[in-house]
Amino acid sequence: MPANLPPQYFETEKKLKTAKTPQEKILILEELLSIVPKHKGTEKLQALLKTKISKLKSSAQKKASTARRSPIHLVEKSGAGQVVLVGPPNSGKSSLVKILTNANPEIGDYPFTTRQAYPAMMKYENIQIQLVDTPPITLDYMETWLPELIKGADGVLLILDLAESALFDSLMAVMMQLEEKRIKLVIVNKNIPEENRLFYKKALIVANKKDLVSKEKIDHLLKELSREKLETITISSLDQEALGELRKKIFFMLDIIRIYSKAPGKKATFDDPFTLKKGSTVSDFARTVHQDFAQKMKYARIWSEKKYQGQMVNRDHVLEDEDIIELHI
Ligand SMILES: Nc1nc2c(ncn2[C@@H]2O[C@H](COP(=O)(O)OP(=O)(O)O)[C@@H](O)[C@H]2O)c(=O)[nH]1
Ligand SMILES: [Mg+2]
Repeated sequence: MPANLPPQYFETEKKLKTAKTPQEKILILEELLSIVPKHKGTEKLQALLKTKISKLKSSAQKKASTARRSPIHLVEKSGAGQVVLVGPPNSGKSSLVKILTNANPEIGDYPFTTRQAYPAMMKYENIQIQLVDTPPITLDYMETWLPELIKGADGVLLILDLAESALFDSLMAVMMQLEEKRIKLVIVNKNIPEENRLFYKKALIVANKKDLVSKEKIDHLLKELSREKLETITISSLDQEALGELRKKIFFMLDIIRIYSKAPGKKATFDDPFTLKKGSTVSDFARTVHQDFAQKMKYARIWSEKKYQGQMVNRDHVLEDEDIIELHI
């Protein structure tokens, strides 16, 4: 067992023994993962916890399709990352998922049209990102499974309707509901604080329906929204340019890089990149390609748009988005 695990870890771990359902186990494992201090010494433990969680989730999903009651709403991850859209009723969550993914969630100009999590894939350049549409959050109601979905996601889009007269009450309701479940939304490009009591989630405020509001009103609302200390993007689901900007921000939110693999003497292919966490090294990439490669590789060659034309680099070299790598085993 790695050193420096806080006592809270062991207390939470005990709960695993008494957990009865896969869902309970997933919750406990996710809590454990949030408690583990994030450094090199705990990498193995973190990976182990993540594997257990994903195994439980996929078997829970399989069971859900045959179960007769109590549907399981945890959404199996797919693509380069999972981003959950949350917000008050009618703010445009389902419309956005539909437009960004060409999927078909229910849309209506009355609240509570969406009762379940609805995942769909958004194409961003040459990768796919999973967006998940969710039911509205109000002061009185939040689906019981929604906090767990958010805790497991890679990012959150908080969709607000600029034309709603009670915009700030609705925003406050969402924040309060999340806070009650110990979820704290934080700005995208900030390091997540080392604090175990809360579940920090990178989030972006998407101020929607700008087509319904005057420029002056928008400026005023954005000033007020800046108090949330989250990045805000103003869009309308009718405005293609703004939607393009939103896609880009969703990609940056995930903190990932795309790496193209190239075989010696062959051309790289650009249609199906490997995706890795920002800060990953050549060695991390090798491990992603094949479990054995990280150990077996001798060196790599690297190409990129601006910096490299086939230079040799060693395993510790830190990669950047869209680098092309040729592994030599
Ligand atoms: N004018 C305008 N209407 C929008 C926009 N986005 C969504 N809507 C409308 O707002 C209503 C609620 O949208 P919906 O996507 O169902 O909201 P949800 O409850 O958050 O999922 C629908 O009538 C949509 O057509 C927008 O950018 N501008
Ligand atoms: Mg909806």
